[in-house]
Amino acid sequence: MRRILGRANSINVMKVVWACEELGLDYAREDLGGPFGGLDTPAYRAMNPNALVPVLVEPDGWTLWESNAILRYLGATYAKGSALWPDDARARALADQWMDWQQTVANASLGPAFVQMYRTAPEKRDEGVIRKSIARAAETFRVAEAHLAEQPYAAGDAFTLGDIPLACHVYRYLHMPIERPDFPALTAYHERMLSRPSYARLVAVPIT
Ligand SMILES: N[C@@H](CCC(=O)N[C@@H](CS)C(=O)NCC(=O)O)C(=O)O
Repeated sequence: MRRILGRANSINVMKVVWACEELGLDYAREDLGGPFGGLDTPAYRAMNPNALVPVLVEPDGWTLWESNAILRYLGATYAKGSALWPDDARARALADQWMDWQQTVANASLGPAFVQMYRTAPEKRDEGVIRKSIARAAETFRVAEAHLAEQPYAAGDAFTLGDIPLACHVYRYLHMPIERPDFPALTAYHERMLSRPSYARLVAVPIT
């Protein structure tokens, strides 16, 4: 059985679980990381020397870390040439572009506020870090807003694996209790995603 190692409330674990479901792949997810621990062991570090989740363990024992690399591997292996992971170089490049944007630009802007608000004890929170992060996120998510005002999905007219990281982060941005500009295209994108059962069940849940 394919294994996905990582706690369900990790955005990077959510991506892999959601991708497996879109691809119709069987998996068993195991709680690791956060309160579950288990990352700082020789056995886990042998699978992921960064001691982070997720790790994908294929049925033959082959392992891979880095959530977006896992999505690319799953697409190339189980959905090659399909609408989910198109062969067309430009459609694929757009899916890749938004995956990389999520991991770098979006995460760099919103990540500090998320860590302060959800992973830091109240007495240790730095309001300045939170304010700066929220202001930066408003600028970066404006880029996604403009893109999604022009087309319904990351790579154009069809849902691809490139939407998975993007939609996970858009959900977080729209649902954290923070002030943000009115972003109607991002809101419509979230509503479009709600028609996908895995997004509704795995991603569109209270943020913890
Ligand atoms: N770039 C990595 C980031 C992985 C990462 O930062 N994972 C976090 C959870 S989202 C983690 O393992 N945190 C430590 C923990 O859960 O104990 C990826 O996309 O897989």
